[in-house]
Amino acid sequence: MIEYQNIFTRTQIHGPPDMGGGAAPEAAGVWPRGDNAYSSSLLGRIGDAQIGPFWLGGWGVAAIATGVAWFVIVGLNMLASVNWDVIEFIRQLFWLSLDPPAPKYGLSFPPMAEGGWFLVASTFLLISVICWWIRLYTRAVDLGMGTHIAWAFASAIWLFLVLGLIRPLLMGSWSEAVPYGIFSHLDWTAAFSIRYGNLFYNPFHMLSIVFLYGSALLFAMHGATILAVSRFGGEREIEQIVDRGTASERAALFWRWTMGFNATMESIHRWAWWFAVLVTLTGGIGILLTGTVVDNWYLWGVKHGIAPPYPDASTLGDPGMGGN
Ligand code: 07D
Repeated sequence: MIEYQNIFTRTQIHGPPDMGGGAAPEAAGVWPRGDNAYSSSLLGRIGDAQIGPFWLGGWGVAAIATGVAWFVIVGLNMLASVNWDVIEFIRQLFWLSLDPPAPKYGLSFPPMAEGGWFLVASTFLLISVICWWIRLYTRAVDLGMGTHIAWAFASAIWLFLVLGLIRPLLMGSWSEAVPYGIFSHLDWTAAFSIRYGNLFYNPFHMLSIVFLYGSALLFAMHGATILAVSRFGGEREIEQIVDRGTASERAALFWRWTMGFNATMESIHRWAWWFAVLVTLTGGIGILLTGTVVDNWYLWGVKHGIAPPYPDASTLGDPGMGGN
């Protein structure tokens, strides 16, 4: 007997493009709503085979234009830093960086080559991210959807704002901002942790990691559960929410059997939304407190009994002299 199994396979639907309904199907973008949609078998392997129709309005144009401005300013500054040598640009790309101004400039505007370009690029990036947020919000409203996606993105923007704008303002220096470069931003992250006494002892960094790892775990559990009951129609989640069928019953019973408790077809998505949102919400709080309220997270941990103090070095013997 041939049975529907989907561990390795997935179903692709190819038909006339679905142009979508929604509350305002005729809402005009920069270009009129077109029929530029087609199918891609390759993309259908990881998602819906249909590509398009796209919708580009004023906020999208503004977001892309300012995003491109940020990207090009960063790229040209990197190119300038290798004397406009394209080969060196490619060779050293991971090490190149557009850095924030030096601490001596505080919150003033430095010469262009000493951080001025960084501030100009940052302004464009800020405008771009905000315009993209408005695009998410207005597209959702026009389709009669909730605005959950925009608010989740707002949580990421919160961390982005803390790192690049709010904390530098509170610290009184643009030099606190994160540089634009592959390795430079990683170095910044490591240096930040060391400067403030090891970020692992920052309880909000701990929380952020809990939600980050928790998000991955929840997503894996949810994705696996739905695939496991898709032979009973489990991926038609909305139907299973309003009329619990055999897929839902089995999925729920599986988790009650194995861990004693189950989410529901609806609540699992609230779990997922909150876990994802809390990654950057708690993370932003942790970064905001660092250097402003707490100067050394290790000493903070010792004070609050979550980290052991180092032994007094003067009481230790010299290992080179046979002591302990
Ligand atoms: C960064 C912000 C939102 C982004 C937006 C997008 C563009 C344009 C580009 C188109 C991701 C803006 C748009 C840029 C796009 C183009 C081309 C979201 C961001 C709106 N840590 N750590 C976290 C772990 C350590 C450190 C979070 C683990 C060390 C610092 C997360 C470990 C040190 C900061 C996390 C670990 C250290 C963090 C990030 C393990 C030194 C932060 C969450 C196992 C390396 C950030 C409170 C996120 C934070 C952060 C995980 C170790 C430093 C939970 C698992 C001890 C300085 N760390 N970390 O979603 O929030 O970021 O901290 O070792 O600032 Mg950490």
